[in-house]
Amino acid sequence: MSAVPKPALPAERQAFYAKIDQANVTPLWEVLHSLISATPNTPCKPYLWKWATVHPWILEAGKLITAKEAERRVLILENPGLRGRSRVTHSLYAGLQLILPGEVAPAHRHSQSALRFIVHGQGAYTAVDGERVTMSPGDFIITPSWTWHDHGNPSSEPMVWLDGLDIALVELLDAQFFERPPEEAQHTTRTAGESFASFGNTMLPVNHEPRSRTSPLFWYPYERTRAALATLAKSASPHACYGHKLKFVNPATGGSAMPTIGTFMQLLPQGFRGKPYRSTDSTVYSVVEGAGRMKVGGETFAWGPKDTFVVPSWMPYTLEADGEAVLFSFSDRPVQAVLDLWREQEG
Ligand code: 1HN
Repeated sequence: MSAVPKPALPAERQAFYAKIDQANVTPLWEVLHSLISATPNTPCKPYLWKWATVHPWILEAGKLITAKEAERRVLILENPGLRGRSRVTHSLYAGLQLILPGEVAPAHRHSQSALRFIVHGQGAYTAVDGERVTMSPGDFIITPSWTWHDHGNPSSEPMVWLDGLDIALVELLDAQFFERPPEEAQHTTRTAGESFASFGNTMLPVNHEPRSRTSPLFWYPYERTRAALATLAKSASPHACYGHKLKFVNPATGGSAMPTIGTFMQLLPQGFRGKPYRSTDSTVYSVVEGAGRMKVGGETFAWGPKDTFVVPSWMPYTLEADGEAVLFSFSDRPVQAVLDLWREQEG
């Protein structure tokens, strides 16, 4: 006699499901193939936020609320496939933050790591654990997990930067903490430029012991990044898919600059027509210089300076540039890589 049961009738199955459901038990076979899909099944959609569209809204937000009242005056870039969830990709958050002349965004700290990528304006500062850095377009700045940070704008122009945070990752792990300083807190302002002097010149203090996985260098000025790319563009041949692409690293460990967010800058030569590429890390791009296109899933997104666009996990896409173009990007690649999950495919 066979031990294989005869298939139950749909009604029997439904009655069984209803019975076990009372005790929070449910059959795997009804969900197996949506749980374990053959390839990434992301809700993330490709999208482009044009600077010309969002810039007036950012300035309008500046008339509606102060940075002090808002704590952080930010317009969140929500992925169209993830509306209402404050996410630009399934794992990451992005927003455009405005700070007007004379404003201060007060200090706080949280478990989430943040990056700032400077898009517009010049002369505001961010302070990380009391050390100030003055921000310029194209600069990449890190606020490591659980470090005090505040921003201020002593300049005479509005400043806008792109924030990237690992909010959804930290939420998934239920590991979030947030704190404001006690009233009596002293501002321990370290000398501006101390971290850069210690870690920004391919040298390290001789007795340096890494205290965290995040780079002790928290300011990567565009001037340096741009000069490196310019030299590479003259001397090396571009990668067929992504041109000349560098990743930001932690100089003390050689690992990614941030443990949860990978950050990159790439130069596409004039007239570049990239071959298709895909990877499992949904990626957010911020255009620094130049204009071009990102083609994905039969759609074309035409980008220019200060635009932001997002490419979902595992969708093949191509990058094209008219003149020379420079793109900053970020994704959860270091998390995937350390878990042996990251994949890429060229062509
Ligand atoms: C935050 O602390 C900043 O410090 C920006 O500038 C955006 C979004 C969510 C939670 C905290 C900042 C943020 C944030």
